[in-house]
Amino acid sequence: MERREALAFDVYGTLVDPIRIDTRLERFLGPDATAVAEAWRRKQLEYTFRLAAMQRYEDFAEVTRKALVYALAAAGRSLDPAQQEALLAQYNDLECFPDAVPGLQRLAQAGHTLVVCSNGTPAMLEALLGNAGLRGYFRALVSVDEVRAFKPAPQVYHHLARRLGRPPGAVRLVSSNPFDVLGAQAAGMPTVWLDRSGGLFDTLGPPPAVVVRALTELAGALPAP
Ligand code: LAC
Repeated sequence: MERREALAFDVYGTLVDPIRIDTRLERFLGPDATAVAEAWRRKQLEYTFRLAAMQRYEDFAEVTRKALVYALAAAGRSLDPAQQEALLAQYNDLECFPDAVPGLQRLAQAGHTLVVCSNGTPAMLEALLGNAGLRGYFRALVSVDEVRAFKPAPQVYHHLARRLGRPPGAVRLVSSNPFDVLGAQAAGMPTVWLDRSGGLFDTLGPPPAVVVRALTELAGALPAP
């Protein structure tokens, strides 16, 4: 018998692919596009970690904008304001991973409660998940903006549990980002690592008991009661 769970999904890198924005960047940057997309994402996350450590907050839209400016400068490139705006608009229309819709469908059919928990602002998440055709699967969109902190700060995961009206131990975080998996674990949550990296997990802690290679495996991989 399958246990019905409250599953909270990370968004960027888990449901949608932030690196695929390189197809849009290519128009402006040619062959530098993928390297700039990767540097953009790395810097964006670095800024969130640093803001969390400083206990300061600027929302994810602002962090994403500043990280783009850095990634362009680091590559010795610049884009005019209209081109930058076009890219930031595209950030709310990212490609979803091919296993996202069928995976979420199976989980919803099995009766699990699905929510998202993301660094994205509420406006970014509504737009992004709407454009990707994923919004309908989620009962709630939980944004770090509600506590003005970034993952993996513990208050993010405690807030997620509060929003669901459950103790942290009764909410399972599903993420492809090891820092997010370990952050949720540190806050007392069970987790799933969605391995989109070919097996490379952090060495800061062990991977969780449940590891899947695609979201379509998740409904069958959740532990029995
Ligand atoms: C998110 C980032 C971590 O969606 O990808 O929260």
